[in-house]
Amino acid sequence: EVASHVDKEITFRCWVENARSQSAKLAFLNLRQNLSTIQAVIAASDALSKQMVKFCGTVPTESTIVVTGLVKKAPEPIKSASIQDYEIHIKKLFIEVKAEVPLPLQVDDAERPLPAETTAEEEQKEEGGERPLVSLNTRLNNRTIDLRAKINQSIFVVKSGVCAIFQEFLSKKGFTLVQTPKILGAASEGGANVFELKYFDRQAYLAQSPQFYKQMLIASRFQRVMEIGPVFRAENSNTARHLTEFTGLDLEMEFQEHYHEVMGVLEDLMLFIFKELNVRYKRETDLIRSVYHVDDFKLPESGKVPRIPFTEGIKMLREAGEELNDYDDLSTPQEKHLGRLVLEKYGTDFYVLDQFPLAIRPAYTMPSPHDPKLSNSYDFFMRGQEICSGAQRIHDSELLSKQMREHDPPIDPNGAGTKDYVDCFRYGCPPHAGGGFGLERIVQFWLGLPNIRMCSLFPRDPQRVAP
Ligand code: ATP
Ligand code: AMO
Repeated sequence: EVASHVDKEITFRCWVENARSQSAKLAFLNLRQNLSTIQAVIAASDALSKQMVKFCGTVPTESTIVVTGLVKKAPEPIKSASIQDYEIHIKKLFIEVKAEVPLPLQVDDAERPLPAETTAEEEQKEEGGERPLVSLNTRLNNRTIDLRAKINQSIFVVKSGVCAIFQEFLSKKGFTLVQTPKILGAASEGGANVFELKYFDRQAYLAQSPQFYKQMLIASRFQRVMEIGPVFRAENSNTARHLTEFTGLDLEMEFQEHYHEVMGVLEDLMLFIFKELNVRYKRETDLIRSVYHVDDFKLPESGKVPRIPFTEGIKMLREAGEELNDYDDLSTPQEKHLGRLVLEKYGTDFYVLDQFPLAIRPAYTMPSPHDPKLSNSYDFFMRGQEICSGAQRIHDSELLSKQMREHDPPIDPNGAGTKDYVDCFRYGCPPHAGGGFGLERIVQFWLGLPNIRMCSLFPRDPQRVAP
């Protein structure tokens, strides 16, 4: 943009990355707009006093200012992607908001990697480095400054991109974007992981997923729906991949013959997301991966995501020495182990496990017609980490009621928040299936970030509800 203003005077607002006085007559500033930085020079002359030069050389870092100056081509080409090849010769400078000194967090520190133990309060010394690395806690406590770092801005550009690509792909396939309620009369995923809410004189719950409502829309003759919305989970999991509030990328659709039609859509969607991220967000991805290295993810060469029956996954793990029974759930280390085995056998980091044991899935899951202990349900993985869950759903009220009562823990099909859901299938509903991706997990794994909190602007976890 500045290129078109060479040898002209411009006025613009920007952030001060740093200002330094070279001498009584000369000062330099680095000025920042969006993801790029431009260097500025101020030299005393007949028209510019030494006081003005001194004033400019001491503007505190992170202040927002308005400058007027002449655009010049930099005398030497600047070998940095984020610093422009131009400089500004300052004529006027007005401080809009002067940043207080000292800053609670240096933006430069937020550009550097997290210390190895991200939960430790104690801040560790970077090997061979001068300043200690700053913990994630300190950064999150000062999130508005932390987010100014180019690396953080890039994370949220990529996150925004995932949503755009998700929506673009599904819109073309005829999905309608919907917004379902987040204040519910019952827990949609069952279990204890639900936030209770005082709702006037009644009890309500924060949505653990849009599950009931996306299905009720299929019963409302919407053939294909998608939603990008908040999901709340009261899980007391202090891990690097659990949040108490995250973003669900959900879809639900009617199918003609077989739920594998829906798996096909999810598989193509997953590959489209990662292929497009490589193309559209390469600059941001490269910037982030220069700090947090992660090996490139291998997409399937055939263009087809391997569809592995759960029992086959168990067999592969057993042959590799894991002790597992046919209907056991996989632990997180076992999931990762399977990821390595799949890469060896199928040459890709992306795959889907199909036909999970019924007992470890939510109550609304359709049992398998071939084995009542299995179900028409699936999880999608990238390099052994789950990013999406889904299933064919029960569209028969009687079977759904029975499965809810028999679920562990049991769910009352006539409850305040469940009855309308169960009853909606009494008046006609096509067979349907769907799935939900965890947005922050996709971004975390893709960028190789050590903690999911880095992918939420203002993350919520069991310890944190502010800022
Ligand atoms: P989903 O909610 O779809 O099941 P998930 O991957 O988050 O997805 P969880 O059932 O929440 O699955 O957790 C699965 C794994 O997460 C557990 O096997 C366990 O290894 C790990 N985990 C969960 N909570 C904790 C915790 N508090 N501390 C350590 N590990 C945990
Ligand atoms: P599930 O409970 O597996 O499925 O959630 C869907 C996806 O959301 C992500 N995820 C999380 N991300 C961050 N923090 C958490 N605490 C967390 N828990 C889950 C995971 C997971 O794959 N209704 C079903 C979806 C469906 O069947 O359509 C559901 O909610 O990436």
